[in-house]
Amino acid sequence: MKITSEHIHDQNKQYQADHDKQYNFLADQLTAKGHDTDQILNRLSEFQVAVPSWALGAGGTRFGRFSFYGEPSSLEQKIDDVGVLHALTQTAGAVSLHIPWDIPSDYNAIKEKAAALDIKFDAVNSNTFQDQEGATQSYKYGSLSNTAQAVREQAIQHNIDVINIGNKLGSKSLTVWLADGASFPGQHNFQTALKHTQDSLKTIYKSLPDDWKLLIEYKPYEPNFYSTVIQDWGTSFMLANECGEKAFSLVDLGHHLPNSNIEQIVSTLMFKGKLGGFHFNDSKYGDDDLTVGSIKPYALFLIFNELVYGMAHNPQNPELAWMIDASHNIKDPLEDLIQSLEAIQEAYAKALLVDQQELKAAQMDHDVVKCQEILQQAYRTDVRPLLAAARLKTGGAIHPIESYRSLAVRSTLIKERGKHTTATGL
Ligand SMILES: [Mn+2]
Repeated sequence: MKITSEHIHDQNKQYQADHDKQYNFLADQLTAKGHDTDQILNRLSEFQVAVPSWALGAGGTRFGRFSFYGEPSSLEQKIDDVGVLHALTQTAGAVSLHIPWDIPSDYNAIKEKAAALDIKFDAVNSNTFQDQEGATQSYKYGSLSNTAQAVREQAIQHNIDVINIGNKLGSKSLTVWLADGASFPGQHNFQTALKHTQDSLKTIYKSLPDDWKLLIEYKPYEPNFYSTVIQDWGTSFMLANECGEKAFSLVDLGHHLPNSNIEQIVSTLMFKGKLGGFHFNDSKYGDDDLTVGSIKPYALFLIFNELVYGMAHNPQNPELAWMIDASHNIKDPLEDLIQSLEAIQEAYAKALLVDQQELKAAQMDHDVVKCQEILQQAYRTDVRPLLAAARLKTGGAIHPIESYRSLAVRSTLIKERGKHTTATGL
């Protein structure tokens, strides 16, 4: 299914008058406080988030998986689904592919399809956490860290293959997330596992084109439950430094132990010019991969506050690769992604409203109460009319979820694809 500008125009008619009223009210308030609303709208329009190819179908748990029907069963259909998201939200202008799930059979056709929908290819992801059909070596006991050289070599070669596939599509970064670790004390020699991982990453790095980035993701536990080789931002940062100037850390919001101060991690990495990418999701307990902003929206705002500060003050840090990394077990994946995209834009818009100069002055005065007031003043502003206005500017929907439903996207997809299609992925 393709959503046309006529579809959206028709949908928006019913909401336009209300939207204008709400937007004008908010814009007047913001202008009175000295904000440049046009500039905020531009920043929101420019902020594009990559949709992960693996989140377009229903996810699963260790205990079961329930299809949402009409799921995309080919890369072409996945791109179509991102096209639906982008047409409605105007903020999903990129897709992040996972190899080997998404190897194109016809590169030119895929590139043309994506270009027609205004979608770029963001970071490509390698997969050494599952054994692939026909592979000679198994990743059961690790990949880049494995004690067996043949396994490490196979995993290194896979990452190089992924770079080559991404290169043909116009991607500019490789994300490496390793499941490598130990489930029991004594299983690993920590130093040997880390050394092997470091050497393997350095070998992969040698195959990285000059204008590419290597994004190194970390995670404290799962699927291994005693130790993970790249367990935290410090390990990722150290490995990125060992690799070189094109290697960076990638922060996945779900990859921290409970109550970690993620905004401080973000800030530290940007200060050192080493934050390369971001995976959005939300969680209550662990790597729950829930809808962005559904559990801890204030924490997301605080993270964005550091990102906005870093983007303005840390020229040493590159432009970030923004991606969603979530899993949808009981919601329509496309509706869930629309909610996530909206939550990201909301947190970003609120962070843009933080008066950084006033905050700095309050910090210098040690006026702790005022510091909190400044942050919460921004956080409590209902920025949704700004988001809608930013979408409207480029032809998006005033109310993406409502329009998705009244355009009957899911039932059309089921008609087109059948009920029992399954997306490749997690
Ligand atoms: Mn991730």
